Amino acid sequence: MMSSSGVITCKGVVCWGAEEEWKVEEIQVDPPKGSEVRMKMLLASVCHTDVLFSLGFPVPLYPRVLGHEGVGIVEGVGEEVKELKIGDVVIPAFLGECGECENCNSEKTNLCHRHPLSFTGVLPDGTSRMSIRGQTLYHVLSCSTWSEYTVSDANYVVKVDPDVALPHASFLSCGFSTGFGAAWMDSKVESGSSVAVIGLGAVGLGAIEGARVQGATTIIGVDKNGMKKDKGEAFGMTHFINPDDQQSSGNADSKSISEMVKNLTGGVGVDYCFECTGVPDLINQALEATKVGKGKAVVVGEGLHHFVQISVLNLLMGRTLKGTIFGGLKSKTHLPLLFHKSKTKEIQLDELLTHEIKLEDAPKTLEILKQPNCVKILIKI
Ligand code: CXF
Ligand code: ZN
Repeated sequence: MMSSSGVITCKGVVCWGAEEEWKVEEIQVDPPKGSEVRMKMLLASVCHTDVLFSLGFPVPLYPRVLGHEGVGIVEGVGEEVKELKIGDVVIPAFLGECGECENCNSEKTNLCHRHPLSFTGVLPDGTSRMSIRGQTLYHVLSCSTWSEYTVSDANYVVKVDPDVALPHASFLSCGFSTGFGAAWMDSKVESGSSVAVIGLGAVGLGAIEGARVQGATTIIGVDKNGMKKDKGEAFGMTHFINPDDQQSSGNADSKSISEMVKNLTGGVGVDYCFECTGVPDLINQALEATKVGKGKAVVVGEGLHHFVQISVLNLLMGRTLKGTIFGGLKSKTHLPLLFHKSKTKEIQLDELLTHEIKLEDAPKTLEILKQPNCVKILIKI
């Protein structure tokens, strides 16, 4: 690895196509332009959306450097950058926050108009800072974290309190925060309410934690993997449903997820249901699992299928369906609050970590994700 104020040659995880194996390659990372920072990544982690990006979600862009969770240290700053300096510990987030636009001034959303979520695979100026053997590499969202170095626009980069454990900072950069924020910030789950969470990966476990800190008294977790029962309980789940326990029993009366949720709630369903799997049909199940007249289903997970048929009757019956990106968290305002909660152990993130690998082993991620005990893979860079 050669470092200078110019181009850096370093290792990064490159995806060449939907059918291709991920490869650790020597790549070139350009210096930051005016409003950008270049970061030396310290740790990264795996979010399920990385698999979707590698498969071409939502548009196929190859070759690209994967990863959108991670924590690094600022190595270089463009001449327009004022709030960050070399040596700062930071998260290269995928939502910016100008603090001035209509949405930044609204408590209802985190989707900044000036620094939006971007699926273009390039930085805001329309170009990439990464290349391989002279060929442009696309970024993932506004970053690409599975690399020894990366460049982001400073408007997307969030300073991390140096007392926060680095693995926690990495986990807070997407999946867990997405679920936690969905319950805590986006829905502001009411104390004493009932909640169901479908899919107990890091996003779902975050939603359980968010519901717990908000004071929900019934928190039902749903997952086909029985090993998730203990995990869910560690975050505050009060009841567990494994749909396969009934559905695979061959029982002619086998029940749908919404029916099973209703069975646990006196037949009425829950106040909130967070769908964290991205499986299209489960959005209807989430809606139907909520209370008639006032239940709210929240789409938190995403999958490769963007179009879903929704039961109009379920909506006519007074239920609400909404979606959220990053749990409604404003990156610069709310991530520091989560850092504080992790420091005071109001939220606990240690339970998430199940696997640690080196950057060189990132191509093994797909195999590791299949292991039933896998929740979070930490990548040491
Ligand atoms: C994603 C959801 C789809 C848009 C980009 C961010 N969140 C989690 O990985
Ligand atoms: Zn993610």
